[in-house]
Amino acid sequence: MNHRHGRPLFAALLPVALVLAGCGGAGSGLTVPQVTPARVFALGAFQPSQPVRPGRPVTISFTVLQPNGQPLTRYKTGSGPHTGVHLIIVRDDLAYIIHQHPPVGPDGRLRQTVAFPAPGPYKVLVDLYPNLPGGQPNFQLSQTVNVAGTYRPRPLPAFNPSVVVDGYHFDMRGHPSLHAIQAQFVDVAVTDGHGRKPTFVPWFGALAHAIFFHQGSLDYFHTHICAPDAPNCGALPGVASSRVSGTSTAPGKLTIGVLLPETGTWRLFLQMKLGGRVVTAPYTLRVAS
Ligand SMILES: [Cu+2]
Repeated sequence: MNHRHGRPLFAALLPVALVLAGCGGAGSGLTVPQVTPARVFALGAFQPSQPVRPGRPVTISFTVLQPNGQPLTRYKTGSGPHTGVHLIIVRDDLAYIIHQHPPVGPDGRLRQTVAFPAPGPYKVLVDLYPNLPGGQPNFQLSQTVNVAGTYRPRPLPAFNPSVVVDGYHFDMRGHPSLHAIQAQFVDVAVTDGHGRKPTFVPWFGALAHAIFFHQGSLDYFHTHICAPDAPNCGALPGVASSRVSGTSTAPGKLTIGVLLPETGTWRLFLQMKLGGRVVTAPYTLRVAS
């Protein structure tokens, strides 16, 4: 156990709770152990706490509470994608995604104004990179926000190798053969409306972001496509997903690192900045055992 995280020594309380009760009464004579829950990181003062209206700007705000109850104020900074706080919001049916990096306030409070596009439940995933000596370099917390109105979940579309978004064409050239817990690389060719191959530029510390959510469980995985010489974009000790960093060796060519923990259907949101705008190309992928 690593006490530098401030986790209490709750295990030490167990022998007290397990002491046999007196033998005067009926029953087993054992008291039920009263175990204090382990203190962990959590979201604090999360807003909004009530359902919000679709299509209206709303400010999401929260702190990340450390196990000692104090807000976390120290996050990794600098170049590359492994810094600060990444806010990734998906509706439960994975029809919509919002990806923002809110600035960290001096008191550790994070604020981001977003507009939830349509009614339904949304998972607000907080993917964070604390700067705590000896602590975990990266983990996630999450919260649900409900958007008022009638939720009409949409079935995920079947895999389509060719996706057109904002005039850009994304081509995966057939469904990749993907297996759970196996590092694999998937190529995607990107062209603009004139058939030209765009040169990718860094956005949020990487040339592109591959954000995966598992249908149903909403389990999450996130890798980056890094320029060959990008500082701090590739492998980061303690961050499993960073072991399969993708590359872009030529304009219009993305090689995505994939290492998904479970079989089933995953939605990939491939995000990058093209022509000054963030473009998201979604793919439905099947992952075999
Ligand atoms: Cu990213």
